[in-house]
Amino acid sequence: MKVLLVYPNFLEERIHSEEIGAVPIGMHYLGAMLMEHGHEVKIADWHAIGRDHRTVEEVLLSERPHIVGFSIVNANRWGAVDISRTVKKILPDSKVVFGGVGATFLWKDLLECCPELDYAVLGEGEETFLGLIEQVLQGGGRPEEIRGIAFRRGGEAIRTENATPIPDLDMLPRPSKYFTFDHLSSSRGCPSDCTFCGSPKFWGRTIRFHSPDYFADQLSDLSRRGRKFFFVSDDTFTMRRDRVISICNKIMERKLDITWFAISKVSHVDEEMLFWMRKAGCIQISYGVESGSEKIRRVLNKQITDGRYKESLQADDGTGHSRDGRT
Ligand code: B12
Ligand code: SF4
Repeated sequence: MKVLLVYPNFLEERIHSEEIGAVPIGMHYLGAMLMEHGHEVKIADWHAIGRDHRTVEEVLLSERPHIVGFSIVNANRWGAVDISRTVKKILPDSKVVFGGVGATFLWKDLLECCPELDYAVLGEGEETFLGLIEQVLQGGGRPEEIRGIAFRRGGEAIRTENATPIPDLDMLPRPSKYFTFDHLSSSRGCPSDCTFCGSPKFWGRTIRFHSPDYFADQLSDLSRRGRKFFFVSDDTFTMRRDRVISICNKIMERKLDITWFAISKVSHVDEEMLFWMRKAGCIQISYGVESGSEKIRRVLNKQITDGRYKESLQADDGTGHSRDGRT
């Protein structure tokens, strides 16, 4: 089937638009999964075109996708609702599917307020979306039989039970086989439970990892195509020490001439690991400090003391990483 994956525009303009400019990593994973199964996939970065409905209409008319899938965080959901109206006006037979964190947490509201929305995919998308397409939209099966989706039945918004997480992330087709991008992720899940964060609620508190080889293969593919700088967007890239050092060694063995940023936590770094990361091209690490006050951090369930921050940042002194205290 022909699938158009859309990253929709945000409601408000941002002061720092680079924060929202990156096409979500998941769209590349979904695209690769569908292409590996013989579907035709195009990715439309319609965040970049804002509210330019003429371009949207032109692309819909020329591509005529059977399915339009939107990647949604809360802040761009109205962009998706808006474009869905255009989709159904121009291609009334095509199916509209929302996925991503926004669709997962707001599926009921979205199904109630957006009659153009046919299905929401809840949580991890690759297998669920493929199942929805092949078993229901292509195969004529019942949506009730697909785990991890929401839809309308008799006018009421309902959902099926959660899908099982993909046990081995390396089973997923490598997105870099099909697409060129610079945001990568090598794990899913976070064992912590900070009050403000959607990640453990979305991915769960058990972490699943790609192997160092899978990750290094992606970097090799992309660097061969001229990409030299990467954002490694795992919640805590440094969660497993040996794995990080192995990734760094693979980058060096393959002589990849790249630099990269990573996200970490002061509770999960040490001097040796930081040394190898710097040697392998990591030039900035973002630490989730959130607040300078221990009391506020306790309220946020960020269980890290002032002393731990000082100790870890001292361990990083002299490695040459620049630091970004994330809030
Ligand atoms: C890395 C990251 C960033 C990076 C890169 C984002 C990017 N474009 O990929 C940067 C720093 C740029 C960023 C920016 C923002 N982020 Co951010 N980010 C993350 C983080 C840590 C990881 C995202 C990720 O790569 N996941 C891995 C990939 C594989 O997953 P995925 O893209 O979600 O896709 C999977 C599923 O969601 C689903 N899916 C996704 N899209 C679709 C579409 C369809 C059709 C289907 C069927 C399925 C589907 O299937 C995919 C494969 O399994 C998450 C927290 C987390 N761990 O999830 C927060 C998170 C997603 N971000 C968040 C926010 C708020 C933002 C910003 C809006 C912040 C801002 N400044 O305004 C912007 C939004 C920009 C954007 N383009 O997403 C929130 C979203 C909360 C919400 N409910 O809206 C999260 C959950 C963190 C939190 N605070 O709780 N972010
Ligand atoms: S450690 Fe980071 S990713 Fe994990 S729950 Fe806290 S803020 Fe979210």
